[in-house]
Amino acid sequence: MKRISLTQYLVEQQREHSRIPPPLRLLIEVVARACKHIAISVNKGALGDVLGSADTENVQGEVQKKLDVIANEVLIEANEWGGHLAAMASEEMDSIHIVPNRYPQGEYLLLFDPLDGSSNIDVNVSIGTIFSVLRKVGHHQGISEDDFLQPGKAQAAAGYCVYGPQTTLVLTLGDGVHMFTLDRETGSWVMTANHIQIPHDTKEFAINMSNLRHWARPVRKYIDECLAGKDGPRGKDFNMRWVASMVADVHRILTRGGVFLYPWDQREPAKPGKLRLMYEANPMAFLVEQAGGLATNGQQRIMDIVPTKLHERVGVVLGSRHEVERVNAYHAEGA
Ligand code: P6P
Repeated sequence: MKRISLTQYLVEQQREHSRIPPPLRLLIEVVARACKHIAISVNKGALGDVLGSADTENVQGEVQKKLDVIANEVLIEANEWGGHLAAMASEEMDSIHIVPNRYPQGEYLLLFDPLDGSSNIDVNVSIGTIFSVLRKVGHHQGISEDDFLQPGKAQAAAGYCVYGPQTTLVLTLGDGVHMFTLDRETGSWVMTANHIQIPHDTKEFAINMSNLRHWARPVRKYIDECLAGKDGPRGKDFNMRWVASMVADVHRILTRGGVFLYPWDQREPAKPGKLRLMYEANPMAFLVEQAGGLATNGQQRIMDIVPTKLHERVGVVLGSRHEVERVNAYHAEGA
């Protein structure tokens, strides 16, 4: 594979494949540059005033970490002046952020979890930024939260940046999934993998096992069979991973396969799940499907779900096709 820069990839997508119009190319470049700034803050750790709590709460009622707030501000400031966006939405903000009148408004909507996996910040475990791009539909004046309430299949682009041993940007424009690793000597994003494919089978599952007693029967059946190993109905041993950073778990699955589950459970039965549909599940589902995997809530394709609220939650089962199909089948038969 030829090691090209993100800029060259985007120019080629714009020029040769007319896959992306100039404003979308600018959007991706601005988000990628913002992720570099976030990586600098993340990498400072205890050397910078970036660890610990911000002593504020977000719309989810969760205590915000200082880096949550920093990452959110970096993304807002980087994206509001370029003329490519109409508005933004973030896990860290109650309502949408409309591009101020002093700047030109564009036709794209950007949604993001500015720093996913915040519980891992202070213990130096991989965290990441997740983003999703929608188009503003209709030619009405003004912009409201309703403009964001589109199913995931309407996404124009999606990706994440994982701040780990490497700083890696993973992106889809609807033409496969490609990875770009940050070259800190030049400051460039360099393509290090392209047209990634998730193996349809796996021996590795990711779930928070401490919630076992709260799961619905189909999930319990699926995990019990994995744990039964080669002497059980699956006829093979499984390995388990749980980073508690969705970005890190999904990156592993894109890199070597696997299945990730954060299902509905009985702890808060009124909530469909813990993860957020618009800026966690949908962008990850787009990436996983573009890489040949599946992403459902156990019953329905995640990208078909029509959202009713900006911060709504969803159960998530994603990754290697044959494993997700098995979990879906157990839900269909009521396990
Ligand atoms: P738990 C991080 O807070 C997150 O939103 C995802 O990144 C991660 O997969 C999940 O929650 C971890 O949740 O309940 O295991 O801490």
